[in-house]
Amino acid sequence: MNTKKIALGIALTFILSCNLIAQSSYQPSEKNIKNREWFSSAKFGLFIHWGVYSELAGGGDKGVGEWIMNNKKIPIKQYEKLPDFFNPTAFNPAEWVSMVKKAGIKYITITTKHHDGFAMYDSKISDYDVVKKTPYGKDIIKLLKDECDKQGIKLFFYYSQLDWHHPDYYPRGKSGLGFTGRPEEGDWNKYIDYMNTQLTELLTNYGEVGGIWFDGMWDQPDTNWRLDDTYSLIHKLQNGALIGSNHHKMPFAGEDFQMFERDLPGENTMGFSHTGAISQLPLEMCETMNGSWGYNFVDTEYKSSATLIKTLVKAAGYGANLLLNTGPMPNGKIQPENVDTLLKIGKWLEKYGETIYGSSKGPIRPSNWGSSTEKNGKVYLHILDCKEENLFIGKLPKKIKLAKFFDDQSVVKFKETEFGVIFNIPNAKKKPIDTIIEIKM
Ligand code: H79
Repeated sequence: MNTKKIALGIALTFILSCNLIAQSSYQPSEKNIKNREWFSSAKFGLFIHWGVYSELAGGGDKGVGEWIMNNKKIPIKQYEKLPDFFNPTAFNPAEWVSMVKKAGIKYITITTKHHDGFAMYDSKISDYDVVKKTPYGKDIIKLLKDECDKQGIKLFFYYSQLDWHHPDYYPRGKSGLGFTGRPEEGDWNKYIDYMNTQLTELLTNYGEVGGIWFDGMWDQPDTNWRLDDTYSLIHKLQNGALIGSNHHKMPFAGEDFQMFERDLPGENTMGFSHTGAISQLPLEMCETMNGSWGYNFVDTEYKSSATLIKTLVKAAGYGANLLLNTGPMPNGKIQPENVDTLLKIGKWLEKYGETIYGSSKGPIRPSNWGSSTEKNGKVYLHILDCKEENLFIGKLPKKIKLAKFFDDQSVVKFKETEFGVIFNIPNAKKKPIDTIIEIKM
């Protein structure tokens, strides 16, 4: 090798390694930081899981929606027939977004491609998409994005890194095994390039998006996902876009928010959260309204609006957003039961949203009795569960000047002790969902 070639080699290695460490030394742009602040103040988002799997509606098994291809071991060749029947003629994005606004929801995160690999938008690098393969033939993501822009709702894109359809998703991980009919070979780097091209499409053809919500890395946590390539690409294309990933671990360099799947920050009742801790980044927890993400017509175990409001309030007590899921039906309508619940939450927020939107976590950690939020120098105690008329909470950082019931602004009696504060909450003052005490210190 001559010296010129060696020099070129060194230069190339340098450029490549710079690229690799790009997001390791990631400095969010000013715009990104502003968007993080907006995100943290938004508190309530709608998660939408929609794909051709909605046609199968869970196949009669509760808890199954978007996982039906894997759970029922449907080969690609058969699954590929589903798009032929996808014709959601009742899909009305204006109706969706108006409902979202009425429900007090500030942003939407929608599946652009789930684990089944089917793109719900017009992808140029793949034929496996809603425009080319369905009788509907329209770009769902474009229709929704245009409406969101019109009505001032931010749109985030869910994107599954895991793919049960693409031949180059190889080596395989923990799911999509043994039934798809793919040859047991493939070029992993080609798959990552494909994914990055799809992300480029999503970040160039739809205007400004809220961010990218990744999922599926848990399928093979030890594989080289070339995250630095993907994350620096996203931040290069849209430096305000927020990146989050549902890998169930502490955030990696280049990510802009931390998420928790079906659990409050720091809890692990589902067995997914191996996050270890709560980071300093903006936080978001996602939750289902029944037990399924994608549409399931036998899963009628809908959580009540009261339960979901309590979840929202507790999440806010951690400073976290609630991203609440709905799985639209194959005709394009949102399940009426979900609409009903969301509008009830919206009604509650009309009255009490002041204590939630724009708040940060309060001085008292969420506990069995409830949680606390803080905003503009006021602390709000949200009492979600209190059988007694006297409630003891931990120590507040300062002395209380005045405590009032948020509802009627009447004075709350309290006693500060060396161990904490006792509040007197007469049963007559209690509200069925959340009794809020407003404190000035
Ligand atoms: O999109 C929704 C789900 O389809 C997706 N994330 C939400 C937002 C999701 N599915 N499963 N998970 C997330 C959690 C992962 C479960 C796992 Fe496993 C349990 C991974 C490893 C053990 C199931 C069993 C899959 C592989 C083995």
